[in-house]
Amino acid sequence: MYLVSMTMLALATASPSTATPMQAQKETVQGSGPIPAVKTCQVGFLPFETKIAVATVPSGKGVSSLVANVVNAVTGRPVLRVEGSAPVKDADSGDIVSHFDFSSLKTPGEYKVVVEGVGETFAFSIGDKVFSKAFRLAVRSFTGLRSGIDVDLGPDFPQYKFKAGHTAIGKYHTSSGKTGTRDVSGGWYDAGDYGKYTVNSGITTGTMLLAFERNSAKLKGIKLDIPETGKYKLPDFLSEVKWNLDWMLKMQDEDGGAWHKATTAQFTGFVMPDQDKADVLVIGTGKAPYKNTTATADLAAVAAIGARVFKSYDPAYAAKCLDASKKAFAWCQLHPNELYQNNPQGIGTGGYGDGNAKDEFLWAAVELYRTTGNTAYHDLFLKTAKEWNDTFSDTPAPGWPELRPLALMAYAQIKDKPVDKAYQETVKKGLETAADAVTARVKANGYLMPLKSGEYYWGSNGVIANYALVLQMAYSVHQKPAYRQAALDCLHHLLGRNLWGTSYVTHVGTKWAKRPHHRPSGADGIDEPWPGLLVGGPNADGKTPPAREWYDEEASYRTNENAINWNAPLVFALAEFL
Ligand code: 9MR
Ligand code: 9MR
Repeated sequence: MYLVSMTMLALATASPSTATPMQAQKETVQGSGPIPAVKTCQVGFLPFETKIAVATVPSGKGVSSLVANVVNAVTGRPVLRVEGSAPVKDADSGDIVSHFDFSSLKTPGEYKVVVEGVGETFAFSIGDKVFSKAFRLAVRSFTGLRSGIDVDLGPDFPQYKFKAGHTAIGKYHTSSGKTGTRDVSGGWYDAGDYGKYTVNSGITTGTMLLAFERNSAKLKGIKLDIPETGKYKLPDFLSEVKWNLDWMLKMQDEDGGAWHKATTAQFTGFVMPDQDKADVLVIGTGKAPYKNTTATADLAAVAAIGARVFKSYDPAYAAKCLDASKKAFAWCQLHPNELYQNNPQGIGTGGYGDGNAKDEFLWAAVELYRTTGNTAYHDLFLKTAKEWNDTFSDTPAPGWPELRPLALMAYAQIKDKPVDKAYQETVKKGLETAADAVTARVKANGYLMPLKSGEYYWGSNGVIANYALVLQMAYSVHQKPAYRQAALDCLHHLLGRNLWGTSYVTHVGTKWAKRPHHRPSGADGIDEPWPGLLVGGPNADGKTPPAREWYDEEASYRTNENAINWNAPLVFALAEFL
């Protein structure tokens, strides 16, 4: 009964008559096949944490009396019996849900939660190392997006490989202000498409470097089986990140400014990278100075973090990063408001247009201060930061056009350099207020996640992952255990405790997204997609209930593409809990 009515709802809300032009793609079936009635994280739980399974309660059932057994997944033997919470409606999905809290179970093992008369979860683990595999796959998804080098995800996924793509020398597009060729090879493809965008690379690479900086003791020894493994003095994780940072440095012109992107003129079809023979173009704003402030300030911030992170492993590279960062920052001071808002004529790849470069500048200033201790950067940070009158808005998740949260959190964490004490206190307090609000939303949500109803936009899963990052940074500053738990709940949501009972990360969990809008997955002739990709997730586009607007279909790029800026905060969140 219940399933039938949900199907009808699915058909109704997916009706093409309500589609906007951005939804012209074919989208037929919401979610990813049959929805299990009882959902939880398909990876597992750390022993100490709060463990909850969510049952979708059949409508009309006598619902006050639901009972679950947690059973040993191997023997089927019950180990714990728990009662469900009073069913409530989860507004964003429309589901009636009941929670089963089995936190008292701390013994490592494999379990399932069986709700009498309703259904059961997939098997999951309790243990200290539950996130290791998800972490490995999520990091190696970047390896699988490398441009300009043969890619092979062996030994664990040997069938996933391709020949080096986009190896021909790049060409200056007229919008770049130059003519001739430029080497812009390498780097990571942005997403399911083969473009490389400086702005989106910025937040992505910065997030990856920050993940390493915070967790270097754990990450430095992790072997990733990438081309550099065993060959260089760098930890594998940093070799992977350097692959893209090297590309970002190639996007910097002699005057210090960075071009916006290196892509073909239009998106290619679903072919493997080496089959896309169109020219890679260096694309700028189309008017002097041709480079733009958001791209350049992002480069300045990332290279400043890189200068710190690489210092003890490769001082020469760290110095190169610092030099690039300073030059980029100086360019931004000369050109504070050069905006890339629309693609130049003839260019149809991703826009990453942004009408405000202040937040990128703020991020660059604070990271350069953290790296150098130079008070000029500190003064510029303070002056710029104080142009906003609140410290954090109540939506503190960073995103590619919104770097202010990362900048402010960077400032909140400075301990080894002089700070404006009063302002740092204000920022810390703002972070606390924001993290309290996010934590409260996670607790109140039927599927224990942080989004507001208005935040189900393109890449909402990336927003969830970025909320986890915010909670973890807030935990470092305020040590409230509830922040850690809420960050874990964000992960559990992405890994299966959601309305679909589906992991949004390919090959992680038992039932995971199968049809990402990812060109190699679509073109390689293998049925299953490439591993470790976090798909964009629900994108309501005005429809209600908003959480239901997810389609596990290749055509649905607006809900089911992968992207490096969503995978990076996933890596960050997982790294903390390794
Ligand atoms: O495939 C493209 C995807 O990678 C982008 O994220 C998306 C939005 O910019 O655009 C996709 O390309 C579509 C294009 O915008 C419109 N025609 C259909 C294309 C999908 O095959
Ligand atoms: O993540 C981007 C999202 O915020 C935008 O709304 C959307 C449409 O412009 O584009 C998304 O980024 C895509 C980029 O333009 C091209 N590569 C794939 C990205 C993820 O879909």
